[in-house]
Amino acid sequence: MSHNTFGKILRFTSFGESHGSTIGCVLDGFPPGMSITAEEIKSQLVRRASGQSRHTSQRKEKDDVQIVSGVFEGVTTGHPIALIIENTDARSKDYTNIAKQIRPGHADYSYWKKYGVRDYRGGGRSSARETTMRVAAGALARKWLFDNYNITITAWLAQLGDIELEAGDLSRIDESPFFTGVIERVPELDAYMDALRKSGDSVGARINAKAVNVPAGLGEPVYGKLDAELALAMMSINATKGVEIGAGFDAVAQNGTVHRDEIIDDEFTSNHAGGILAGVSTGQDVTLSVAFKPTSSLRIPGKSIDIDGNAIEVVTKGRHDPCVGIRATPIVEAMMALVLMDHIMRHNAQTQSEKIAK
Ligand code: EPS
Repeated sequence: MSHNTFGKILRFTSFGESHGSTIGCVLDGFPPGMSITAEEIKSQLVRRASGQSRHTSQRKEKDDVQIVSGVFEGVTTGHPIALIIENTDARSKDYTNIAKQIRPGHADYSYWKKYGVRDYRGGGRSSARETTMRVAAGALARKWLFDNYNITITAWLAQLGDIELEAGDLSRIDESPFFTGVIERVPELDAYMDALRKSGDSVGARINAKAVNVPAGLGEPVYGKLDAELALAMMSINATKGVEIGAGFDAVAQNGTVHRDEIIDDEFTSNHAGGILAGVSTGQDVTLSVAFKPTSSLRIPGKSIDIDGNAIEVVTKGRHDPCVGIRATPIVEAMMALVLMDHIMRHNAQTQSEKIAK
């Protein structure tokens, strides 16, 4: 089995490979009546795109999204919204040398074991190229959440390698390629990434995120808890190795008197729960944190095997991000938006919050 769909009422399906002709998605269940343009979707896509700074892969895709269905005269119709983007800057010859080689730390190994066939060009379906469509669909979900519930979602770089960063001024995260609100530290991050790129090595990152104005009551105990589905969504992003909700693993060393978020006059005095208690939102900000591993495609030789089991040293050429985690920031936001919107629709369906007119 493969599994390229998520969501219960708002269902997202993506298709396409990194070096195929086209990538795309179908977003089914989206409510009718919301205005949306390709330009609005693109304004989110450019935030994720490679080739925007010297710190990312230099593959330059235009990411000109086409709305193929589900939108008529600029308004969603309630029918499946299909979006496609043509791949125009794939350079498959970069992969000829490693067509039979397994990159250590890469999907190459596990996909080969599972499927026994491989699209080695740019990692095929395992490529971060697929996440483009999540951001495209997320652009619609973000707009709907804001228009209907005033919900905003922001993610930011909280750690790059061993450099920890405070949140800073989150209104400024789009001013640098780092998605940081601490603009004065951008030169330090530039220097770090320049040295890393020269060394040929890669590094991990931590992305924090929060959703503001999330209503209380979202989440479906016990197997559809909001935190469980957010964690699933985050773990589905390429290179994710860990997800924390609220205090996350810090909760291990906290006492109950510290961790519990006391309530005074119907106001929480802290938010260690990350806005979710027992899998259901509390009305506080929903907060989470995601750990991304270092990129596995490296030009520094690494010991491995080829698909026939022979010992080899792999060297990956091509255009790779020394830190994939940085560019994951808009993907985290998009996945959060899609999960929250699905949960609002599910909550409204079960509780009949918006009853059909007689
Ligand atoms: C990627 C490898 C690179 C990146 C790509 C993700 O692809 P290629 O080797 O074909 O240049 O450029 O990122 C994108 C194209 C994108 O849009 O994010 C990988 O192995 O995940």
